[in-house]
Amino acid sequence: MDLKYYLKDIVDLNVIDQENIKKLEALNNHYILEIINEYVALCKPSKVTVITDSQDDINYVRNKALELGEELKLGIEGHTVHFDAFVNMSNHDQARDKTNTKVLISAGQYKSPWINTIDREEGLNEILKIMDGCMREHECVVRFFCLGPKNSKFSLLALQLTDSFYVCHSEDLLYRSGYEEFRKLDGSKKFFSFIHSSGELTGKPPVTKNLDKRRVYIDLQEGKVLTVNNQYAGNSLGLKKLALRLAIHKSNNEDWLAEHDFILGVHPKGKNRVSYFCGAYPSACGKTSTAMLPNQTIVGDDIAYLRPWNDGYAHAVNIEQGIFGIIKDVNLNDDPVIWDAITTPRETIFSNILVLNGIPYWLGDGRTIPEKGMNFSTNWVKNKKDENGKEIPHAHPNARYTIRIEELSNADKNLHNPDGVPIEGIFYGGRDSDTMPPILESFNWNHGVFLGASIESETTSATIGKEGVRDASPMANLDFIVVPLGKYLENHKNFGERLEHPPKVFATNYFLKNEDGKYLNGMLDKLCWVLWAEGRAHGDYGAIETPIGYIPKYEDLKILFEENLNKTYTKENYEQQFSIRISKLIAKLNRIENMYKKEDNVPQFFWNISEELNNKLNKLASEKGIDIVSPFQFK
Ligand code: SPV
Ligand code: MN
Repeated sequence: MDLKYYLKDIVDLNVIDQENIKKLEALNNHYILEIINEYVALCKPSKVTVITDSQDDINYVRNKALELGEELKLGIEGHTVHFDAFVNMSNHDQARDKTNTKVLISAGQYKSPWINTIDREEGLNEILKIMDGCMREHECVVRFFCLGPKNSKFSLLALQLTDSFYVCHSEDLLYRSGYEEFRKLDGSKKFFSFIHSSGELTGKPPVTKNLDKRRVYIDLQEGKVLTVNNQYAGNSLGLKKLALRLAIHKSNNEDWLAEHDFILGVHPKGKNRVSYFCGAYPSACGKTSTAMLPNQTIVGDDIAYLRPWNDGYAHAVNIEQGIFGIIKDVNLNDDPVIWDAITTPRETIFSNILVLNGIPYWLGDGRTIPEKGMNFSTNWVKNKKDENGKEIPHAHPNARYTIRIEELSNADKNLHNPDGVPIEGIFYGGRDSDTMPPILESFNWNHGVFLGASIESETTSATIGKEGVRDASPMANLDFIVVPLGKYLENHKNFGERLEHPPKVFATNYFLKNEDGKYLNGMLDKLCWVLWAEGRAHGDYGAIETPIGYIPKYEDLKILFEENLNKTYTKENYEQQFSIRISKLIAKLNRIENMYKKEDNVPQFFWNISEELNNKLNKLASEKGIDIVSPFQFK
């Protein structure tokens, strides 16, 4: 059949020209055309533009974002700023909207107690009604991307329709273009699809008007996400957290993992080797700054796919090629690599920062805060309050920067390697002010899975809602786990057990505080924890066995701090940070057990480990007769 047949509705609507039809026909895949036809007919844009991998097409996107005002130029070459909608400090589009993000489920399907779900029919009826005409007077862009390196066993393909050129431009920085990869599909249906619309826009710069009608609905059955009335990347960009949810669903029935992980190349001084580590931390808990540690190399900072490889290791790829990083607290002292990257000329999108005279400012940038400027609340002046009398900061705490990794001086040479990189260790961390030590090595793989499964973290501004509330987040992935949690853990267990060289697993905690609420660690101390873990993976360091896992020896840390940070690490520092807080740890185990009791089919190994840890902690308490045991008390 003539392929054009599949586009008949939009050809009739007269919104696509011959040149663009040709680009679609060249893909030789009627599934793609059917989706485009269906959603263009529904969303009713005034024009459809197909973007291939060509530089001309990609430049078109970049220029359009400026022309439409979705991005504004800043002083430094290549720098632009984008703003997301803001009504007041608790009603805005500056973060992920968990309330209106829902998984569509049919009768009898798994209904997660942790993320929102909605009956499939009901959800589709609702969102399709909202999407009817949502792109009116907008141009709809059709994009093709590759999640992961090209020509790679890891990678998945993604079709994106959007009426936001900011979304498109961000995706050009963050993802690999995949028009040519789609051509290789040979007519197959093996791709995810994402349909996004900012919906009706208001103001200058133009932002989403109807935030009350913001919806992000995930259709696992079709491998498709519909998202409308938003611009913030975590809600709008198909390839970010929307694709992660679909990938977790897919991998759950196969033999690989889709994780909320950075991938870091660790280069210990004087050792002439590189070891790759993954790490999963909840949003805004130091993931990007760990991936960008000085003198190390970055493969990725947010999402990784891991597969068992024929060398006996797990290999991982970054499914992205850019960083959508939190800019708060990025300053010359604490994050020198990021600071350099975002203050020099290169294609960079800032979002929700303050602009004055073409210069971007953000929270914790180490500079004097201007008295006024333009920010996410449009014109900002010092002490500005929202309609509820709440102070509006000069930049949003979840303000971000978007850049390409390959332009950075610390980009790892394997960023685009289709075979990924072998993973020697995995870090799991959370924002925990009073319980876990800065670094802890698991007894074995299964205990490592347990450590990942029991991450707890205090909520941050990366999601809409109250901050500072302690929440569990298995593998820092809970917001995205659309499959039964028990099965997800079982898959992790099986994944490691199949490997000849399973990664060593470490729990990290950069956020431990003293009684006065002061952080016990400097921002760059994480470098020493990472280097210690790397050394452990190579047998360079001994360790101390505690009831909850292995901790470093004081002498090793002292040298690591001296050699890498030029810092004196005292015995007092060590004792404060690495003491075993028995009752706090037991309380944590209880909280975690209570959480998992809400799930069916949690694997037995999980309960066994929890019980074992509980017993060991109780034994320690009765042996020592104290609640906080110094690391010097263990042999
Ligand atoms: C996160 O919140 O984990 C992010 C940013 O990486 S978002 O795109 O909102 O997911
Ligand atoms: Mn993330």
